[in-house]
Amino acid sequence: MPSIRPAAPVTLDAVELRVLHMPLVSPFTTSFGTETVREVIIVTAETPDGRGWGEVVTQSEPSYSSEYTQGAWDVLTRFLAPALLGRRIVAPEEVTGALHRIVGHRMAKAGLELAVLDAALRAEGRSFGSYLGAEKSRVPSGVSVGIQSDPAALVDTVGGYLDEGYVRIKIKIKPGRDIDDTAAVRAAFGSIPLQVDANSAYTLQDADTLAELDRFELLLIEQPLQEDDLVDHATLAKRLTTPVCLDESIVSDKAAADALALGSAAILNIKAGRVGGYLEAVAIHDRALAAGVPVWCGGMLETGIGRAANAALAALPGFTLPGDISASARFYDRDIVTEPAVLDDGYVRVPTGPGVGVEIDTAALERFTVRRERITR
Ligand code: OSB
Ligand code: MG
Repeated sequence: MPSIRPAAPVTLDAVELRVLHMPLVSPFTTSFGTETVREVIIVTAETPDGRGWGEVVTQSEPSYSSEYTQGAWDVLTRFLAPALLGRRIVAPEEVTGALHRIVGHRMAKAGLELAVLDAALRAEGRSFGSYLGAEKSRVPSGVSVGIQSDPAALVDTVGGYLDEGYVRIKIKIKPGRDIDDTAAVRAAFGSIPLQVDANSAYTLQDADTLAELDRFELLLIEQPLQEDDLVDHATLAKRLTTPVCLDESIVSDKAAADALALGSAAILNIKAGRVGGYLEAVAIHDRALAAGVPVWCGGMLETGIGRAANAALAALPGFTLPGDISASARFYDRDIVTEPAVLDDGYVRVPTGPGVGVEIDTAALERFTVRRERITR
């Protein structure tokens, strides 16, 4: 496993935090709710050599995760940013270690880490992809499709994404909207690469229903049970031929190690925010690659900043399944970067410019900002 060559430390003068409200092109519905506006925190790390950008992927409500935007804002402004600024000189690889005294709040820590990493790599003229160990220049693009009004509407929506060129479809399911929705997509489009995501909506009591999905030969079923149900996931996995993939449960490299040891998952969804940063994400990737476990890069409706960083992560060799790395236009009419991710023949390009490799569209950033605070030393 090639290990990461550390970035040069940066002098951290200030951290600016913003809450953005970005309208979605269409409502996004999962088993836990519907979003029409993406509420997200953008982090700027200010150094004498320039700025770096990060993104905190919390949502407005604590339903996918216990983290949520106002909670992240509180912990960032009162604890995390001051702790980091207190160090003055910060090596990107030491950011999460420096914040270890604060328990949890992984998405908040991940956003700070990315901003510092981006600042350090921009100063060196090194790309995030080359830093992480990317081995591809583009990554296959899958799309996550929310629950629609009925199976016919789902078929319409999925058809549109297939026409655009997405190479893998993931549909959200929940009790009562599982078998018929999946059957409709299979009937309409045959043996396309297809997977389902339950976002923790089931219990082990639903094993018979979930086993009915086996006949659709899905790539995987994502997070059928609760975040802390590692043992129940292992029990369920034995009942299904569909491979079980974990998302919410994989909150750290340690959790990944436990899940693999218990047989709770055959495939892992890796999201840098959920696990506390891109470096922890690489550790999980390395572990899975060594164990022969396939991984793919999940998404959290990222802006152009996180989307560029995700493309770089997904270019590592263990990411053998298409990720939820769609074009920016799948979620946004206007992104906050000057060159939003586009779909090209079913692929998204891995940026090669310094840092995450995208430039901020300042006018768009200002337009979507609803709250702002600059924290200095
Ligand atoms: O479970 O993967 C998930 C979005 C928000 C929260 C959780 C999830 C998702 C998605 C969207 O499925 C993935 C994307 O950004 O394209
Ligand atoms: Mg998921």
